[in-house]
Amino acid sequence: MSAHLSLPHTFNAATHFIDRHLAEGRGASVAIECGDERVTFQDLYERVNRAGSALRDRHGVRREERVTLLLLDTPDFTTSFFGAIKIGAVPVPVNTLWKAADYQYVFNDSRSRVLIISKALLPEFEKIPRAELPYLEHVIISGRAGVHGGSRVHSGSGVHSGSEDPLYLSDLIAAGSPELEAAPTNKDEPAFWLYSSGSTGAPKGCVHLHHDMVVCAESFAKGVLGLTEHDRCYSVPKLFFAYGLGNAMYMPLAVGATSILFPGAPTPGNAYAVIEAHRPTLLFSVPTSYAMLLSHRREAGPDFDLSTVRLAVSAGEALPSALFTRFRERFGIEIIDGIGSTETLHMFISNRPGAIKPGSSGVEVPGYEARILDDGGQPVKRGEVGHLYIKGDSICAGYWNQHEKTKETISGHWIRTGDTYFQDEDGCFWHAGRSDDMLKVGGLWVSPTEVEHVLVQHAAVQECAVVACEDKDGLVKPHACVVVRAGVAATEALGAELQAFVRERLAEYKRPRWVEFVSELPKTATGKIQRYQLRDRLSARG
Ligand code: 3UK
Repeated sequence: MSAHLSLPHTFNAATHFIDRHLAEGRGASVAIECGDERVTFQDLYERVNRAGSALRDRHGVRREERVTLLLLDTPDFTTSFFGAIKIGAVPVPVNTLWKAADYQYVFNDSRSRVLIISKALLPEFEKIPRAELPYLEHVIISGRAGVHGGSRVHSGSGVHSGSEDPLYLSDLIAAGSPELEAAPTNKDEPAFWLYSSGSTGAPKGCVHLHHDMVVCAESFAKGVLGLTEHDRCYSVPKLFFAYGLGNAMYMPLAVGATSILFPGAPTPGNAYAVIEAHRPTLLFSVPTSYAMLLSHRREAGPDFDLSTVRLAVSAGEALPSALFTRFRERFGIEIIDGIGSTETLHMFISNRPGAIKPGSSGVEVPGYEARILDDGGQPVKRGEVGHLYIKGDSICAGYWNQHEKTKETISGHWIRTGDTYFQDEDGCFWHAGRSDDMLKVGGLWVSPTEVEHVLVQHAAVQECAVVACEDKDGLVKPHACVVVRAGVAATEALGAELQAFVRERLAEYKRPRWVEFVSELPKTATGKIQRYQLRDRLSARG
């Protein structure tokens, strides 16, 4: 299936995902629920038009220009994303758990002139010295002054130089024109970017095209989940993540379903409260979060009510079969595990409702082909482990300004996922680990070298290695092996201090959950740390 091939040459994704609902008579249905707020398809259409015209007419945003979105999950995310797309601009959602240095990199790499940011994220953003952001001109704030507990933005701090008053997205939307014609973009033109992290070097901007979201909605949302307009989608992983973006934004929008958005922290207590209040039919999450839901119980009274959920979906890292079983036993709900990536936008291999093989990733999603190749590029025998390559129409055009990395990853129709896999006698695919040192922690990337570089900045650390270690649920978390400098006492207190040291400098999920002091690290003849040896040693210990 080549879903996009049936799309006209001139195609704007906003027309398909937003405007179409009015023509189909869905204007009064609810597109988004967020707390007490209900946004109908008619409201969403108008907001998108207003945001798009204000960006274009008031801020001079032109076609192909990137607009960075540093937004929590609220209707403003959907509005900003499709407002930008409708005028032919290119929204770039960014991980809201990152730190100032990460933001600085992506704002400059994408050369964004306009940033739309949630009020609660301003303090982290304002740590970036203004002089370090040569491209940024306008900062538009989502969330009213005084709302969400934030303070007013200080004039003169961060980017708000001189007497310029802070700009609010709500004012822009109120002042923008409710009429907006979609820019006549090409179906193969860049529509949005998503950043993907690698084991070395800075994050890479994956350039996605106008047809990509349509392909994923057709293949996975309709083809695997059987999503209809009667569904209500709730994704614990946030919209900045390629997985969340599909789950709770463009997949429900593809069929006229309702998306349930929640801007707060994805704690089990919050997730259960959202489920009970908004009654989703589809629940999307990551294994770490399913494990947290399973560990959480109500203090008294009946168990949490998940009776509206017809199906749960897991991705981001492999779902251990024990979690699948425990979740089904407790709630009577099956979790289908599937694998996707930022580069392919959404799932390419997945289990099927009613035909699940727990522990496996399932089989190809309609529209995608998979190959498992050996180091020499030849297909492996059935049952043998090799490198997974995927073909499908939602693969990004390439990495922005990283031609070598693009060529290393994408070749013709095929993309190298960086995962090793084997296929069993039934054709099911089983994840066998990464071919690089990258860790998936709670579904998010952690580069061991990035954490090591922070640890060695601490005065007590001689050298260190960060490797994957499984917790009690069989889920990977970072483990640091540290060699201390001569004369330094390797105490428990030092371990805690090193964890705090990392937490101050990197996103919280990157913090080593364990610090182990060792006398030396295994190295190759050329002095390169052999992380796999440490990893094997840890898993042998169990
Ligand atoms: C790993 C999995 C085993 C794997 C994603 C669904 O995770 C997503 O995108 P990312 O770019 O990471 C991709 C990498 O994560 N992975 C993801 N799912 C699984 N490993 N089993 C799984 N079920 O290493 C993959 O290459 O952050 C997931 C939909 C869209 C996505 N972007």
